[in-house]
Amino acid sequence: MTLEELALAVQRGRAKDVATLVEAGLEEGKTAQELLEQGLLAGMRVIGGKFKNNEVFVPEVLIAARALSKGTELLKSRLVDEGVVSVGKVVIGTVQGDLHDIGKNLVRMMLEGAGLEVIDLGVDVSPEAFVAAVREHAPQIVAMSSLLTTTMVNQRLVIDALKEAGLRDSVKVMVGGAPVTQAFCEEIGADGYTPDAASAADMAKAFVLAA
Ligand code: B12
Repeated sequence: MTLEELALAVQRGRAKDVATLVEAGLEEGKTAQELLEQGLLAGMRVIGGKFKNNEVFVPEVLIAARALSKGTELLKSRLVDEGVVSVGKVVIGTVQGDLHDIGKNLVRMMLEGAGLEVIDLGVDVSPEAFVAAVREHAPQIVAMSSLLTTTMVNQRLVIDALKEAGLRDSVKVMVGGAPVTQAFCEEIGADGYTPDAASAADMAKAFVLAA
């Protein structure tokens, strides 16, 4: 197998081919890190770039991301053995009262594609649950998604809860979702907003590198 073939299988969203190629690569003596970075993540970077330029759309990204997860699942234990540490950790969730998760999942996948470890709290996540996750996982970033004008205000409540718990300064807070704007981000005292998943990953990487 070649790493280019693996990257291409991710771009095409061929989960079964990804699994076969990852297994073949390991058998041929390639390291998990090589397979991850030059195969799986290289493929996802291409998709991320195309998504940013409107050359591919949500379904293609989701299918590619599923293929990517198939590969990372197979590599997980080896990556731990090889001591490949993730460059950073992000706690992500859709805020309380909100069940929309398509955008949040895309952001999660792009973050994973950028090599970040992501703890996904799911949807309808209370401020207390965000705080508990920050205590437990000590991430560099908390990322919140909201799709409703009635729930975007809950992003502020999460920031308030982090402040109350004395954890606000330990994390960068990123906000997003269709109704969220840069002005809203500033108003609630978050650290960063981006309108799409690919630039969210770029911003997260920049935050982690600056940490
Ligand atoms: C799919 C959908 C649903 C699905 C959700 C399924 C799911 N698993 O997510 C279902 C059917 C469950 C649903 C339910 C409801 N929905 Co709805 N839904 C939508 C719809 C059609 C698409 C949303 C979507 O997934 N977009 C695609 C994703 C990729 O875009 P995105 O989420 O914005 O994410 C991108 C960026 O915003 C960014 N991003 C997202 N999160 C984050 C986070 C960070 C940190 C960063 C940096 C970036 C970022 O990156 C993403 C990728 O580029 C929209 C309409 C629309 N066209 O937007 C309505 C919409 C959001 N829904 C709406 C409403 C009203 C509802 C309901 C209240 C309907 C009802 N009366 O029951 C319920 C509420 C349920 C609840 N409590 O949450 C309204 C909201 C209106 C408003 N202004 O508040 C919309 C706008 C429809 C409309 N025009 O009226 N909905």
